[in-house]
Amino acid sequence: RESSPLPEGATPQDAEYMRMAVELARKAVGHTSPNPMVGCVIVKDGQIVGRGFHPKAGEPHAEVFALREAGKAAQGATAYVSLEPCNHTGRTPPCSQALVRARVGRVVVGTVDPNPLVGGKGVQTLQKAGIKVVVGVEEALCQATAEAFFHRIVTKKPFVSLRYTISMDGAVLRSQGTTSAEAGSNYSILLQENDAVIVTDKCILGNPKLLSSEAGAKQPLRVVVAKSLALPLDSHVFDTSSAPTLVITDANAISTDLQSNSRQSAESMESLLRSRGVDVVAMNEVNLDAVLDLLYQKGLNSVLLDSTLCNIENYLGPLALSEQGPQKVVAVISPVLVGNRTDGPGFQFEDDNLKLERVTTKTCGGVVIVEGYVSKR
Ligand code: AOF
Ligand code: ZN
Repeated sequence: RESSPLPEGATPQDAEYMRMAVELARKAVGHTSPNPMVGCVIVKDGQIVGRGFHPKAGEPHAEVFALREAGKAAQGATAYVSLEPCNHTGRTPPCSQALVRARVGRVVVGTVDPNPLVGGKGVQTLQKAGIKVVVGVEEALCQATAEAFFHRIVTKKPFVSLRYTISMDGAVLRSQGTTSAEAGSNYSILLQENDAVIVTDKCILGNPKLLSSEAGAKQPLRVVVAKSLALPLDSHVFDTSSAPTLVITDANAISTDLQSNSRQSAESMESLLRSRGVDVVAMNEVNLDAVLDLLYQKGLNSVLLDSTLCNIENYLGPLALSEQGPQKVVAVISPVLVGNRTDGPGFQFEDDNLKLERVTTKTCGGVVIVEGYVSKR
């Protein structure tokens, strides 16, 4: 990754401490939603005297932990915070005031907080108290670290990554896509980073666990979009001891079931799922927007729309890529030839003015994975 240009009043040393703050922030990967990952480092006379990160919504912010560790040494020190210190009383009191009270001399901020409750006011409070503030050190890195939160705050929708597989002869694979085993660690990291993974009832016929194997990973909410509640109850995804599961189904599909004499079975399936700790939601119309709204309401920042093992469009409508559409794409290029066994055309681009930026490529257990962010050209 390229470093952002240094803003006025910042040194290369500042950028180095900011990268440390980001490293700390990332310790809470997967745990902070609906809040962002934030890290803080406090430096006095060239020595790190305090470190902190935001572990979880409801718990203290990064600055609080770093100030606690620093104690009196915070006086006159420089605080590096990957996100603008908050200025409001939410679940926790304002960090801007905590920094003022601790009498730090200078605050280096990675990026301003787009949360309307903060939005520059944290910086103002610090400046009014006579603290020197520099904003925008390692800005791109800090924004990327909080990207899902930023997207959530601005659009009121979770940040969506669309994952799919393409063959060597250029087909999007939907029913014979790459299993998670082949993409191994990459898939495991995606499951750790995302608050939810969305699949279909068809996908769970292959009995995936949809669990991250990263050490200490916060497991994603496993969302199964189902055409009916006729589901294999002994599937791994319905074992909720290691991760929560949500089944989303069509309210009309259920009532059709009810009318067609299988009333008992639809109801008993729902209660059997519930007795296993699975949440069941019936929607009037199942589509991507409605599913994302529900997940937003549940406080999720990010979701992985996993279209590698099923034709997710049959369930959620066309996944036309647009600027509003998936924010990130993860293409798994599989060394297979499908010939005319393809199942349908590729994803449609609604907007022909889109490009991919910040593209990365890696190989992973026999497949190539290309990731990029969708943006306006
Ligand atoms: C910070 N440092 O470590 C975090 C911040 O409900 P609260 O009190 O946890 O406030 C959540 C908001 O605070 C969140 O929406 C975001 O704007 C900011 N997060 N700010 O100074 C932190 N996690
Ligand atoms: Zn705060």
